[in-house]
Amino acid sequence: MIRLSLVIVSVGMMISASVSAATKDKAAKSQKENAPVAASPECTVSIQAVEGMKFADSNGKDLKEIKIPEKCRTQVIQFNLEDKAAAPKIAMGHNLVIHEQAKQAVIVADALKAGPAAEYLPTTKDGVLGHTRTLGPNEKDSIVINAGSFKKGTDYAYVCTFVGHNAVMNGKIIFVK
Ligand SMILES: [Cu+2]
Repeated sequence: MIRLSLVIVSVGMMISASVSAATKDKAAKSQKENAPVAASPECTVSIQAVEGMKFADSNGKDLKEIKIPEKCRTQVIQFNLEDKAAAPKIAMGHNLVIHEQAKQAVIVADALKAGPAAEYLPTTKDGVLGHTRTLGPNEKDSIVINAGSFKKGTDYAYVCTFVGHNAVMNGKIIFVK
């Protein structure tokens, strides 16, 4: 009788072990499916916010426009922003908002209205493809934009919507052959 109950217990343990393994597998799989697809290096844009309220490329050079290979339209595009300036976030935070150029004024006004409590980030989704958090010194954030989001025939731009920055911290996104 003791032996029989041992067998039952061990069979029970085997069943519960295999059920829990299956559950773990399922969880791991769905986590993998939900994770953003990493962009290829050529479809990854790295930008810095630097002293003097400016965007710069990864070499620290003034950034007036962002050029992206045309083929990236059909791939995931990633934008990385790093704040290299020294001023504290409350006085001079920086963010990166990727958007339809025609809607820039509306998006900037929306961010201004959201105010310091929202760290001057837009609340509207209209025309906004994605944005980083507002960063302070040495902080980083990334935006991953799905394949096919940048439509042909629409102009796109980038801007920092922190109060007073949009007039100088902006530029066009250009797709190049
Ligand atoms: Cu800024």
